[in-house]
Amino acid sequence: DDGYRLWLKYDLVRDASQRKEYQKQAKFITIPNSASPILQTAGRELQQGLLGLLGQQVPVLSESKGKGGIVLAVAANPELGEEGYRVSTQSGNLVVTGATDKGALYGAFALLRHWQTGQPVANVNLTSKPRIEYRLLNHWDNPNGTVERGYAGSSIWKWQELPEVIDPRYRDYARANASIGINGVVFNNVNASARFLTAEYLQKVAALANVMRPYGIRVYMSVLWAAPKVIGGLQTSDPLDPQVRRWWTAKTDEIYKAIPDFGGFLVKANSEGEPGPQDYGRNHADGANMLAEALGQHDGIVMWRAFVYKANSNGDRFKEAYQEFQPLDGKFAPKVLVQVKNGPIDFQAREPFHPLFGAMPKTPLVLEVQLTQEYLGFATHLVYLAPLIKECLESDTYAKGPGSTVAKVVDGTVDQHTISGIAGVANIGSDRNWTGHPVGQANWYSYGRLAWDHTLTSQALAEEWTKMTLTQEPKAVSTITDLLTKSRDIYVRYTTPLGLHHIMGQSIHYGPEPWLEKSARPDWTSIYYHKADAVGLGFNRTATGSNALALYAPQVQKQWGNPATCPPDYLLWFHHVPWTQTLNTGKTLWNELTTRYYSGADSVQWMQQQWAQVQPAIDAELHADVAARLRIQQREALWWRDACVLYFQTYSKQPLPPTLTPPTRDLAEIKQLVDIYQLR
Ligand code: BDP
Repeated sequence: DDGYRLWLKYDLVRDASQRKEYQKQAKFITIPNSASPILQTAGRELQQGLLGLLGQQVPVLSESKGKGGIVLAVAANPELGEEGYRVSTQSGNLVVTGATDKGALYGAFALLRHWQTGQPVANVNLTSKPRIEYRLLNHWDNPNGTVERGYAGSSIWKWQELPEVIDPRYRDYARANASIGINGVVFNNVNASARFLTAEYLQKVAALANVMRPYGIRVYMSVLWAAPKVIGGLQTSDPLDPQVRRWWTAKTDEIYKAIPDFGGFLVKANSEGEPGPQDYGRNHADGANMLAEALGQHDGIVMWRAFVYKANSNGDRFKEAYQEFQPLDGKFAPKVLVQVKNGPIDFQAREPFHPLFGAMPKTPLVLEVQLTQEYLGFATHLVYLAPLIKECLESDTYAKGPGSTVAKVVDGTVDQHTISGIAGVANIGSDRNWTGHPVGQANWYSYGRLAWDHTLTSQALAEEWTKMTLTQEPKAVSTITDLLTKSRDIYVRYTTPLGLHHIMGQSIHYGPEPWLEKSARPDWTSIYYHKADAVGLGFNRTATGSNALALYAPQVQKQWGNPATCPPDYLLWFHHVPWTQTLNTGKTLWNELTTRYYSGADSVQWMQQQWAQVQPAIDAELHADVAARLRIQQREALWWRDACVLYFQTYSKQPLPPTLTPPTRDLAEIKQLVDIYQLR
């Protein structure tokens, strides 16, 4: 198994009696004569899935022939919203109803999932609708085929071959996304090339949009703020300049001519050297609103990213996005959503939720999470990300009292927004198995499912994915589910326990480099974040420090502001803690820190053992691939552990707790490892 089929395996149902039960209910598939392309997709997907699961070609009819079939139907139903579905048994047939054809498509995939995971036929009643409206994947792919922070090969979009050559992979990509409810994609990097807005590239993007459309997926585009200058021949990109405004309006009309259901724009502006409205003394709202105006009557949105931090700032990077964006709340046009990363710094293995959530009630906020494991071991470390995403979603902002979770801010219920969005930075590349690490597929999968319904649990999704992708053997399913759900916490332990953050290898963002003191900017070093000294460790963000804590609701401040009540997982995010201080875990900081590094590294061995146990239940090629990657992970967990323990020991000046065996190498040796890795 080379992993290409993802979770859409549809292998023959092994249990013969179960298969018979399904067969009895799959004598035909009905779709109405007038079926739209999306409804036809639903019929085709059902047919294809059932061919695999049941080993028989189920005929597609335009009218039901008695009982025992599957009926795809579109029927107005306000309860289901635009994309929801209901699957139930009615007069002997399984009826898959959507209020629209999109709903029916999602219903078809839900039914396939139901059978793929071995659920009973009788009394089926699956009803669901998405909690978030815009559910996007953001690719950080460049026109030359490279992928920013991509670890699964090169880009799957072959710009040079488009629009003529339509790689069959594009359709498989669309199928996979539709099966988990993703309804929008941005093909190009947020560090955008203006090229995508040229007539030449619009044809290429339009060709891809044609492949996505029958799967209910709309196409969006990252835009370079300076495009009017770079490709428009104008002298300026000032959002208040009438010529610039006219240029964007004309460009937007041109896009809609090529792609009538175009979804809108994603913008990274005045961030990490990208141009933006501030270059002309304007603010983010001026920029976003200008694009919203250009969208005019078209059905499109602007997703304006809040990932900003000024060059040469000498404050606390943690606070910068908040300081720039919070005052703009209420200033954005109705079609604008502000896209906020889950945490205040940058996709670290664990971050407290971004303080903008709950602080911009008048603005719909898109939650941006990263599926590509930029700071989480690339495609070599097994890290299942649903627990990270859930941790953010379930955090309470207290914006409108207890229970105002990030999830409810994002889905619009806290502030009664009518639009809502979520974005996952894709981990997909040209590797045959799409994500490099086979388990990376689980991150794509669970992201999509959570975007649809954020109340699903990490555990349930791990189990679902495992059954669809790896094995149905009950013992193996539970072993793998357990392994997956613990993996992120294990990664945190051997890399950045207790709230450490941003101590990884410079620019590459791989491996440990806590000693990094100099970089192009102070907030790209490690010492800026961990602040180790003779007294202790951690960033004081309380009132006696940067006071970033003040950006949160009083209830959050109260809990996190006191080291005794602050969850240990966030401790060093907010406190500079003396090495000898006893934590609420009962251990001193030094002992707790080192114990976590050791237990994290030990746990990778446990992961290897668990994985070895499931071997008989898993495809041999796939099993060997994961096992090999786990060997790298084991070696590198020790690398992280030794690097961090030895480095921080130069400050703590304390021996390891007696139960831990000191590293067999010294810091100089470890530092050399980093240099080799980074080819510096
Ligand atoms: C950082 C990445 C950088 C991205 C940036 C972003 O290191 O490559 O361009 O995020 O999100 O994590 O814009």
